[in-house]
Amino acid sequence: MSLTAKDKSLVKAFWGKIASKSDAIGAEALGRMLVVYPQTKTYFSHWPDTSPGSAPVKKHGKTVMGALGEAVGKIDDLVGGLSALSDLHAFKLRVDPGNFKILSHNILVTLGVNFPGDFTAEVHVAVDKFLAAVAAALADKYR
Ligand code: HEG
Repeated sequence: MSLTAKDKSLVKAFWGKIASKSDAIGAEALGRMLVVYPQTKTYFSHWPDTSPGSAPVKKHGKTVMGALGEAVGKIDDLVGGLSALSDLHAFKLRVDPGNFKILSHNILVTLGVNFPGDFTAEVHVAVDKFLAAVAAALADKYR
């Protein structure tokens, strides 16, 4: 389950390729999540609009992908590096951690659709493991 040195280098190299498209990827992934898993909209009921392409979806997609980009830089200590964000999701936002897996799935789909050449099976598994490790780190404060 834990990331090998190879996984880490694949994630870093792939992130280098997608970094300039990060905002659009985040917006698409979040928009897909809200459409395909409409129960996730409950967390964003204070937004004026949760449709794909809307201003809040774009803004938050950028925020989430930005945090993931920073997490790539903390890949050797995700629990420590994401501790404040875990606190926020556990105690303030009260996001059920099952939703981390749902968002991760939508990020993977978005990456596959937009980078069919670079998103090889090898990169897919490395990014999947990275997102699972991020999800575990975000869920660390829950109990
Ligand atoms: Mg979370 C806020 C990152 C999954 C619901 N999320 C945030 C923020 C970041 C972030 C950086 C802003 C924090 C701040 O204001 O200081 N979120 C983040 C990551 C991941 C994730 C990296 C997983 C990869 N979030 C996630 C999921 C849900 C969720 C799955 C719910 C389905 N996040 C959520 C909500 C907010 C944030 C409701 C507040 C957004 C707002 O009020 O506009």
